Amino acid sequence: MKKRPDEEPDEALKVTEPKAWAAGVPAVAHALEYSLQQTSARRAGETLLAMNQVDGIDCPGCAWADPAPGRRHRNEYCENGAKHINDEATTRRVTADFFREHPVSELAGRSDAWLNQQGRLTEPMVKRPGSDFYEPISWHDAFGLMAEELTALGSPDEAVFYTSGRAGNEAAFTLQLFARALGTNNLPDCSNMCHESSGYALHETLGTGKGTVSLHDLHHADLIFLVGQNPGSNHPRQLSALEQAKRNGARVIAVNPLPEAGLLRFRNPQTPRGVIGPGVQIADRFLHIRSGGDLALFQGVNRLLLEAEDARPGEVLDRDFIRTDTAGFEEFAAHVRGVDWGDILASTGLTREEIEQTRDEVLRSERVVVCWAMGITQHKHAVATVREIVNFLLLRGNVGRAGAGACPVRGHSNVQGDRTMGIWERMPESFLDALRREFGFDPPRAHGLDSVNAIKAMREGRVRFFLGLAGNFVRAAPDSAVTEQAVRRCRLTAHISTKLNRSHTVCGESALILPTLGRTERDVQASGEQFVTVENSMSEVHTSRGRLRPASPLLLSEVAILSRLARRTLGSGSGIPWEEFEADYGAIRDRIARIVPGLHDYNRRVTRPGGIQLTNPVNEGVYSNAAGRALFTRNVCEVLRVPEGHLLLQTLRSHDQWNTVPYTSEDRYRGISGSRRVVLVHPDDVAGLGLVAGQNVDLVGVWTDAVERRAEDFRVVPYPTARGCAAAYYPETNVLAPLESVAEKSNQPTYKAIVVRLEPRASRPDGSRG
Ligand SMILES: Nc1nc2c(c(=O)[nH]1)N[C@H]1C(S)=C(S)[C@@H](COP(=O)(O)OP(=O)(O)OC[C@H]3O[C@@H](n4cnc5c(=O)[nH]c(N)nc54)[C@H](O)[C@@H]3O)O[C@H]1N2
Ligand SMILES: Nc1nc2c(c(=O)[nH]1)N[C@H]1C(S)=C(S)[C@@H](COP(=O)(O)OP(=O)(O)OC[C@H]3O[C@@H](n4cnc5c(=O)[nH]c(N)nc54)[C@H](O)[C@@H]3O)O[C@H]1N2
Ligand SMILES: [Mo]
Repeated sequence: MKKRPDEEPDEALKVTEPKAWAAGVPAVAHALEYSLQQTSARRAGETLLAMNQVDGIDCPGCAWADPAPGRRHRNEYCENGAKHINDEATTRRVTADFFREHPVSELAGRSDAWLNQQGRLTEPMVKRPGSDFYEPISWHDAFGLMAEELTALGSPDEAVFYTSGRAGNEAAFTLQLFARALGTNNLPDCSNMCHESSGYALHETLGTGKGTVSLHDLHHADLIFLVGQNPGSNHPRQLSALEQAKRNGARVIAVNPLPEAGLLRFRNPQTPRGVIGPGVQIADRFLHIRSGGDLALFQGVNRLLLEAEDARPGEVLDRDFIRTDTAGFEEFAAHVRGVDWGDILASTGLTREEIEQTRDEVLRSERVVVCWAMGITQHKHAVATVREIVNFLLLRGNVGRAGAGACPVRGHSNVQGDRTMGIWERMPESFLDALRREFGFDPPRAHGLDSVNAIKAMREGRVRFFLGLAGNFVRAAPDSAVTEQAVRRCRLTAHISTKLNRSHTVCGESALILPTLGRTERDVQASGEQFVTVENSMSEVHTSRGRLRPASPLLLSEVAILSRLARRTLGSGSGIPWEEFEADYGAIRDRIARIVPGLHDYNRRVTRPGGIQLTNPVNEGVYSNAAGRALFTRNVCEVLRVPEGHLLLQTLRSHDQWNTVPYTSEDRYRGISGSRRVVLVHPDDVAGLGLVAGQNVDLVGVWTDAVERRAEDFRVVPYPTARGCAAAYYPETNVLAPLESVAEKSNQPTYKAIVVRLEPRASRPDGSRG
């Protein structure tokens, strides 16, 4: 039988009870186990001790902020950061011999985990038209090939430049400068699939795309909402901040269709108490919400707050703040007073009492923070939901003051920085004007393609050239079959990568692998050793300096690759000193300093311990939107109804994966091991659908088009998820997410709300499953 591309090694599925707490000793042991499979004890030690230290390596694992210098733990990393960094520091290598042995068609049949496990890419490779093999190519010829394709385009808009949030600020700035000097704003990024909905709603309502809280705010909040995020696996260092907040008396309300271990209890492995004690209870209340019910929840709470104000005028709402800082209150209030309780309860799956208790928690709290991630942003009503969260914060003036605010928890370690550097298909005019002043060319003004629209354009043959700066576009994108077909229509696809992934195997007519230095590695250029800079979830910009010897002498840094490509394509007459940029990243930062507000004197300030804290204008009472005020908005609550016999499927991360790259098939906290092809279903739904635990089923997507989307052969695992809501891992299920199913306004794929039916797989006559 032909192998599925994402088939896992044949281990038996084992299911145990989900865990009720996260981290502690097993987490540390687990991190070391994976790290030592990848690299030597000495290298693992070297990377881990430098992680998140002043002048050390910024952990590529997530975007959570580091404590202030002096308050950092000697081991300022988490289990998953450790796995992630040693996955990069691995001593395994992919060489030219490897590609001689494995044709591209064979590699396209390998699992994501297998591809990643082959190790670090070591030299530039090319796949020529008609060939089924990658072969070595010199850097000189690789740049020549790309420059030739780019100059032959009918229009610069036939090129697409994708960025994943791993890229540092200097590389991101260089890439967007090149794209715009070439003449296109086609700069899609992983953020289009990640926090685009947050950015859209926050820009509109508060005039900023970024979160408004610092670690200090979180430590001093009275009440923290954790909505649609799984910090135990995806932002483990957030648990330390929550532990601290709880010590200071904070209460926590977790809102999730899954009772994730990290939401319940945390045993901090950095403290003796956490290692041997029972740990800290994280959530004081757990709202077991239905997928997509968060808009209704916040509307319900907002309505109850308005009614509380009616009963005790002047005591509930922050009337002064509403008068001086906001607009649209009356229209919003009239609308929310009219929302139907039946809809709220149907949408959330919660009881009226639970929502009233939530209101009471809010009324007892002076300072409230709302944290959220993909459980909010990857829904049809994601923008409306974030807008409603903003309404909620504004009602009691929980914006722009200490201990309170909005905290969209970012994913990739520098996804926020990349946006600050201009990676966005629709950067504001002020940024483009600044580029023109600085470099003397007029950047294109028409908006470019985002991730979803880039795929549509490829499908229609309107894109000929694709360059990926980090990431795994083919696998991260929705509708795998559609995306793969679209990408194959490009004339040339090129990827600046550290590790092998599916985007190298599903490629254009010609394809290039451009191997690059990772963040752990020493980066030496003509002017000496370089560092890069990154910005975390809390707008702190700081340095990251690699320590290890590069995986191969043939690697170039991301900045070197982009500068040379730009020089080769645009020639030296472009007036941009690409060569100087490559020789000294400080020269890039000098330019950034003159373009990006808040980064003046960048080179000097960023090297101070702790780096630069960019101020969010909201915290100074400045709203940079059209109204010049914080906006209350009216949002229509639509109950997501799923046809009889169907489930609403969310696609999410296991504990042992980093985005498109599964490390192992373990999901320790959820009690699942041995296979990733599982679908978690409420026990009553399992019974109601006539299924049994462990049964093999296909997941069949149902969408308004007639296309059948099928993910084959999953095992049913009864699990305490909300009724009607199933869960399965990404990226194996991306095949089910229709390209056209996007969040309103932000165009973000709705990865957390896919309507599916579970189709039992017929047994074969020989007893095996078909
Ligand atoms: N170890 C590790 N760390 C990572 C990553 C990784 O893959 N591995 N990825 C990084 C990236 S890029 C990102 S964006 C973040 C992602 O961080 P998360 O957003 O935590 O990631 P997901 O696994 O997508 O989990 C979504 C959570 O939302 C819940 N959820 C789903 N639908 C709903 C809903 O409708 N309402 C509510 N209230 N909750 C819902 C799910 O049950 C789950 O707990 O993590 C970053 N950090
Ligand atoms: N179904 C579903 N799909 C999703 C999501 C979901 O929740 N469900 N989440 C979405 C989200 S939030 C995101 S952010 C995207 C992630 O999408 P991407 O960011 O595109 O994907 P990653 O898996 O992070 O990319 C991994 C690859 O990055 C390369 N890489 C790693 N480090 C470096 C480096 O330092 N430099 C360079 N040049 N390359 C490097 C390696 O080659 C590795 O194979 O996926 C999205 N897709
Ligand atoms: Mo993300």
